[in-house]
Amino acid sequence: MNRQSREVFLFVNLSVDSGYYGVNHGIAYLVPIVRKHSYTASLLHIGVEMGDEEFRRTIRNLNPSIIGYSFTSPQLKFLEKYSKAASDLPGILQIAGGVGATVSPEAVLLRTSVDGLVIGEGEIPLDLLLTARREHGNIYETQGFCWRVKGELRKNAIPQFVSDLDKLEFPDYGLFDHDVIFSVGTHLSVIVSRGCPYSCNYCSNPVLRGVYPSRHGYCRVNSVEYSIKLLEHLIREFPKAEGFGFEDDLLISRKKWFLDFADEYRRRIRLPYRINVRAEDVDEEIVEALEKSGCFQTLLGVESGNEDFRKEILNRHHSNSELISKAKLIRKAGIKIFSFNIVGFPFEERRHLRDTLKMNRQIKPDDGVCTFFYPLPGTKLYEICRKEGLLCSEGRLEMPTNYNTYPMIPKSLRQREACIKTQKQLKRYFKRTTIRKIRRRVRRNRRRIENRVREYFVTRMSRQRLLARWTKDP
Ligand code: B12
Ligand code: SF4
Repeated sequence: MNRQSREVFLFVNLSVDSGYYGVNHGIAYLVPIVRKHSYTASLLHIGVEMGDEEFRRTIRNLNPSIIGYSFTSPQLKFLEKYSKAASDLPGILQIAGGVGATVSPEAVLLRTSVDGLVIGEGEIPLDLLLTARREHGNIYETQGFCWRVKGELRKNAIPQFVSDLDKLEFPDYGLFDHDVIFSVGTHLSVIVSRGCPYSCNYCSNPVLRGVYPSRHGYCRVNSVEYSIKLLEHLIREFPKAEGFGFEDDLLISRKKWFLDFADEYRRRIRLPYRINVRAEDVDEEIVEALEKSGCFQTLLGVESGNEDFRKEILNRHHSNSELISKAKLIRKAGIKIFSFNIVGFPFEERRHLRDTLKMNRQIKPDDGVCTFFYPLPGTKLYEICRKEGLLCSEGRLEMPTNYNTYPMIPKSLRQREACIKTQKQLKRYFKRTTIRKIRRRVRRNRRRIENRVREYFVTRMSRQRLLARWTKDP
């Protein structure tokens, strides 16, 4: 056994009060890389804030030589806190990665105590870093990394992304606790693609593809065979799984791929699943494939119910009528709809908020969520907010760790109250739909029980009548 086989690579998944406690796919894909270099991979999943001293104690116990934090932008303050807490523990290299690092690398390095961070996808840079460490090379030259060397920032060239996703080893979710893996009931969350072809102004996706020398081919998907094999592997590994939740940004946007995949899924997997959809990509063929392959719920982005606002401010170009007709198509196939809504955008007026409510009543989702707009660094809307002086102070901007805390952008109290009111109205609407659904199910069950009872008595009566006839006959 060589010296490195005893070294520990500790992933720290920052997910403090994020409202979601699921697995981190990025970490799951990096675990095989770390193991390939003979490190022991371990994981600290922080869902609830822990004190500095507790963190340091945990680190001392786990004794890593490298800590790799994974974080999204709203978690930056926790990266600052924990990396500072661990900074005086001797002999530990602290690195970070994730969308939070990719969208604002310089700011992260200036504010936190990590030594370096990965910009973009981590498989290639991490492989290069661990190779350099093993071969005693200069780690500060590692491509894809940005470092703080003697107080100066050093940004290295970014290697092209892995163009063939099938070359990657299966992600390893084994380090996550059972309740994190099954945080959405009995469904396993999974991802078989990278990137989204659209460019919504509030989303980090355009920023993520923008970091590469060439964006050509950035939207990638695993082959159908790899994807199905991955699902089969996960079913074997987690036999309790009763379904899948595809967290890919938009699998159905690759129509031919999706039709082939759905066909194979129906033959070989046969478990219910949920998936993200966008109105433009939904058509009869896609809906039929979804239905036949076992999709029980589609997650549909409504975001704003006002067509002009959606086009001009959000860069989403589907019409209201398209949204309504595609939702109808999905409902007709018996597939549930979960609608995603956002309120509190810059320039959003009360009439826009009313339209969002109205749109939900028209598409009739089974359930949904309404969150407050959060200006993510690097996005078009973040820039617009900055130019218009709409961003609140940094301290306040960092208070929420999820999108449900309060509206960040509206300047006037009245507008802010209007957003909160719309969110409440939508919440009530979704709750009522759920109650209606439960009542319908109870009514259906009651009818089924009544029918059974009736059937029982009818058969008993006819049997008695038959018996009576037989006994009368000589
Ligand atoms: C699946 C998903 C989730 C899942 C899982 C989250 C997770 N951490 O994996 C759930 C539902 C839990 C979730 C929740 C949230 N999410 Co989310 N989510 C996504 C989604 C759709 C895909 C992410 C993914 O799995 N990608 C595939 C993997 C392989 O890539 P990756 O995670 O980026 O990891 C790679 C690199 O980043 C890097 N890397 C990652 N970690 C590390 C660590 C080290 C040490 C190194 C070296 C490299 C490295 O290497 C990885 C492999 O290539 C993205 C959209 C997107 N396209 O990225 C949004 C996204 C990441 N989510 C986002 C947000 C904001 C949230 C929430 C805050 C939402 C909320 N609460 O309201 C929460 C917060 C979660 C948290 N822990 O902080 C934003 C983040 C924006 C930003 N600037 O940070 C995104 C980009 C969507 C958007 N609207 O723009 N999310
Ligand atoms: S469609 Fe969804 S994932 Fe794609 S850019 Fe828009 S918000 Fe982001």
